[in-house]
Amino acid sequence: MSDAIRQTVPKGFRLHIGIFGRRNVGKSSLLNTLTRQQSSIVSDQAGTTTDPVEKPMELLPVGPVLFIDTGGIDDTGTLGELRIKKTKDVFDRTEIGLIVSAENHEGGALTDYEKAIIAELQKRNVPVLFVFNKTDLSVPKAQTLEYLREHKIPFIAVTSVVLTSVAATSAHGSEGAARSALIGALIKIVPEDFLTPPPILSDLVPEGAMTVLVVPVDKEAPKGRLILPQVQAIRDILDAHQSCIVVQDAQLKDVIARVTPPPALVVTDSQAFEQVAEYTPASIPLTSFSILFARQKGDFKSLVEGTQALANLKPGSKVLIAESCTHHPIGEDIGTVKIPNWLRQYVGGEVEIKQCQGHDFPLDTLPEFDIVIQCGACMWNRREVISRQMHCRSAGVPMTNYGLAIAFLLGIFDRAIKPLEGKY
Ligand SMILES: Nc1nc2c(ncn2[C@@H]2O[C@H](COP(=O)(O)OP(=O)(O)OP(=O)(O)O)[C@@H](O)[C@H]2O)c(=O)[nH]1
Ligand SMILES: [Mg+2]
Repeated sequence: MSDAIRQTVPKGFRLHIGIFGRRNVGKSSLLNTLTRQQSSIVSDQAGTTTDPVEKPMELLPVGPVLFIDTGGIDDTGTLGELRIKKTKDVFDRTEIGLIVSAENHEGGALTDYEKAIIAELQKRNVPVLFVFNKTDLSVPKAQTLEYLREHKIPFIAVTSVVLTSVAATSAHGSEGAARSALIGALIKIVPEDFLTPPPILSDLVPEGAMTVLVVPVDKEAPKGRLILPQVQAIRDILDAHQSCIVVQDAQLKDVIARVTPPPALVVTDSQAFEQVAEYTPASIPLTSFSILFARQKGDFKSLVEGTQALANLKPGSKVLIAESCTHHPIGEDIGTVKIPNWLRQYVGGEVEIKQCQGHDFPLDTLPEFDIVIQCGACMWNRREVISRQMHCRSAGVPMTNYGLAIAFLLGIFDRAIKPLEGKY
């Protein structure tokens, strides 16, 4: 795969591999060794990496991955705290954790820091690989190995700077063999659900069925192209040897009248839900792209349950609207204009609405909200949505997503989730 193509694979498809450990143990050196590039700055100064550094790579046979090099989390002071917070945010999107350490560091390779990271990742069911680095200076101690075996944590021993310097002169030296061993160890712990993600919609209709996709081309539609969920839905249909018709909402009525047998499913952009529900006879199953993505990207059952909390909203209730990607809202933006309007209409009064974007999520003030409405998260991986659901659950706040919330507020919730019955 060329570099240009590699960069265009959306982040949400990549297996996210977080690199954690104390300062100066060689996390960034390890990333550079893995990617054969100076992706991350290395120095003997503790605290070199501050913001997480993301590096996409093709890891065969797994496919596209995203390495996330983090700052060490073993110091205090204002800068230390900021770095620790940024590193902890990375836990939320990590699907495999590399814990880098070295026996020649204070307290040995396994201190309370490593144990805390292991516990945090294992709590989230994230597979962990323990990497002994700097083995040119110190080798793994028996008691560390015993602990890892007891906790069923696979490990590998490397020497990342020596590898990097060898890489400069030889592409096939021992450095190549060590890198292969490291990648081999990583591949062994790739989560099964990454290798076989659930289909988007092809399992919801009978074999050979025809689906209608409703794609309004309005002011917010990007110029000259479709957006990722629409493209993925079409690809899923093609992979399953099914067929589809793609129309704008205004053409839907005419298409339904002309097609026999009738389509097995109609999938619409949530923004056109009301109109599309009216044009689609009750006998034809109907849902939205955003609802399909709620199943692909998260724990659908608890999102459906969370949606019911909308019924308890009253004037003055507090709602958090979370958007995964940062974009400049234009015109009738769904998160900043349309959903707030539907909410006001539903409760019959003013609602206090806060917005957040990207990886920023107000964990401190979360318990104050009556509900969190999360976007379809098409650019995110499944684990990040599930982590967000976990944060909401522990704060006692129900969480739903755009498509489910819109269907609920418009009074078509039961109809919109019916096509997914028994499939989650
Ligand atoms: N001898 C030896 N030195 C290493 C090895 N790996 C890294 N180093 C050195 O250790 C120092 C720290 O390396 P970094 O990769 O910057 O460490 P880091 O974990 O990213 O540190 P922070 O970004 O501060 O958290 C550098 O001087 C590296 O050259 C190794 O395997 N052997
Ligand atoms: Mg670093």
